[in-house]
Amino acid sequence: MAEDVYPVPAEWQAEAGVDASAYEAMYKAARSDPDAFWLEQAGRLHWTKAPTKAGEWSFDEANFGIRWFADGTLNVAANCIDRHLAERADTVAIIWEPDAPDEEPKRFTYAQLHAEVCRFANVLKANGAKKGDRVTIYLPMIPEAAFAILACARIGAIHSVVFGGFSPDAIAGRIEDCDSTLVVTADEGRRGGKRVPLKANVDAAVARASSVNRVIVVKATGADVAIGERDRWYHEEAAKVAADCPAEPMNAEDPLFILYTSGSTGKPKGVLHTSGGYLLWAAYTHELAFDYKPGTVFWCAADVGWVTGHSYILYGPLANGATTLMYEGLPNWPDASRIWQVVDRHQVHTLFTAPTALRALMKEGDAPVHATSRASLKLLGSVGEPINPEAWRWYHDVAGDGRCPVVDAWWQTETGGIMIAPLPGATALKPGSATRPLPGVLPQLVDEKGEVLHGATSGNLVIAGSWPGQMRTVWGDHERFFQTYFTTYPGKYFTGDGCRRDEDGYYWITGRVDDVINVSGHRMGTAEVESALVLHPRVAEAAVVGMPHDVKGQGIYAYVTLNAGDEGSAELREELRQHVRREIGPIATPDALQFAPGLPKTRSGKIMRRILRKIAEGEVSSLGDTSTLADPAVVDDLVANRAG
Ligand code: 6R9
Repeated sequence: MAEDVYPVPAEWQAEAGVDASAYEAMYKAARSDPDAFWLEQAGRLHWTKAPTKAGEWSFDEANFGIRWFADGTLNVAANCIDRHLAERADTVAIIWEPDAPDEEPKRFTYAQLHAEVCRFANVLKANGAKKGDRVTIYLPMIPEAAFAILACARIGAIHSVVFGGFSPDAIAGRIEDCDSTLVVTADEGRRGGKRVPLKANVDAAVARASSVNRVIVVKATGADVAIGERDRWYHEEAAKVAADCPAEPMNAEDPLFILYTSGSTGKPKGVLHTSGGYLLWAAYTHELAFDYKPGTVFWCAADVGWVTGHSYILYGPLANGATTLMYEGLPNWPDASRIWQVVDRHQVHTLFTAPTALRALMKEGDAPVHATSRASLKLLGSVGEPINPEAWRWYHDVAGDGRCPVVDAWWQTETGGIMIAPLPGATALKPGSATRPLPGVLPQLVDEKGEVLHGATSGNLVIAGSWPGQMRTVWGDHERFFQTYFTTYPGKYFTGDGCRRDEDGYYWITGRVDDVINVSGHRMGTAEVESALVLHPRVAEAAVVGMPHDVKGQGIYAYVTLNAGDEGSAELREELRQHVRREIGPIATPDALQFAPGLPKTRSGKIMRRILRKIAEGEVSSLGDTSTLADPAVVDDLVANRAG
């Protein structure tokens, strides 16, 4: 079958910031003289002291460490706001679109953003936060989330944003891990017409996490919430402080933020990003991958609670002086036209969203799309999970009327920003492929033994050298950082993803090869869901795997062994699903739950997840070799009683 290739459209070619030959030249330059390349790229930022050094790193155990621009100083918030004031004070920095379509949007110019962020910074300071302190932010998608994040950057406090969908226990764990002293939250959040009791969740979390001595509460919905001794209303504090606050000079390697993400083992890891390298990566990739040009409206439809929101709602666009759109609600609420109505209302040029949202919209047919104009739309982006070619084509043909390139951007919380993606003015597209690495990114495919594979082949995706946006450590556990990412294939960063490379050198990410499930583009560790399940008094053991899901990409399939003699029931099955939801949050709710009298284990007691995955996928005829199991009969029972 002839391969489906979409060439660079003529108008993109004509106006490309980076065309095909410029891409090749940049790629070569970054590889042959990385120091010169990156010191020149560093000129994208405003430094209070310009760096003279670029990358100083080693992935080897003996002298392991990663630093970029280590003798430079800058302030991230000043880069995102102050330096634009001379030329763009009256340019809109943030457009905020509320949850309900009949409410008025808000707009903040760079000058207004400056005042809001300074005020928030002064409130943080007045409440005890200082450089290096950790501030946990648990806010809905309201402008104050942007103000709070940038305010931390302004005073040098390290923000740790916790997604508004996480439970009190999950918040408490994230507060305790980094010893946050201050939490910023709101009375309630709103999404798709529903309310989320944020303040009540924080109260429950803080009852356990004793490091917190202050909770700042933003009045978002006006709900009646308990205000205790530790709590302060944001608006009352803001009225007492000035609208100007000096930006703290920071070393390039001073921490900017911690963001917790799930891995294949243990508790979520606190991924640490630092100031100079991260911001440069966010700015560089935002400009390159989206061929960003001033005067266009950029909409990343993620939540600021995830890395995509950090890098492409806030840091990347604002560092580039862009107009960024922040949307409080859901793409398909109140109906499946909403996302396109927002595009029309704010004349969005670039839309960056996730395959799971596209699949949900696609199910509603083309009419809700055709009911809108979308004439402003010039570029589409996809992120978070592999995009199936069917969803890609729908996005391109229907949503984009066949004229907007699709930027399928592969990257991770750990990478800080986009790593593999087409450049719209340079790269021909293939549906389902993230195409080629950005200049400065050195992907390789390796086999199980770590041998580097060449040409068209499949393997595990590693990155052979550092890049400025790379995470620097796991908060509080540098050894875990090294062990997790640099020991599987010594001397290389292991992504955890499997990948195919075709004859044109295009990369096709096939999904995680570790015990991480990608649910609607969100990472869930199987170990986390298992730990939550075994907390239930009737559960003896649990094993969790991913299963195919037509909207979420992957769903969660849980095998649960109850205490001896307990037969289980439909009620218990539902109770356990709700139990996980309470322990972690709605995104962790198992989609299928099967009671399993026994789990397939090796004689040394290791659960054979390969078999459990096959059963969850419904591929019961290809279970492979089960002869090494301690008790092969358990497999027959599992197959006979498959859930769903
Ligand atoms: C940005 C983000 C990272 C994992 C990653 C991979 C998957 C992300 C993808 C993609 C295929 C893409 N992933 N983008 N897979 N194509 N364009 O999502 O970060 O939440 O840390 O997830 O998501 O499996 O390893 P994060």
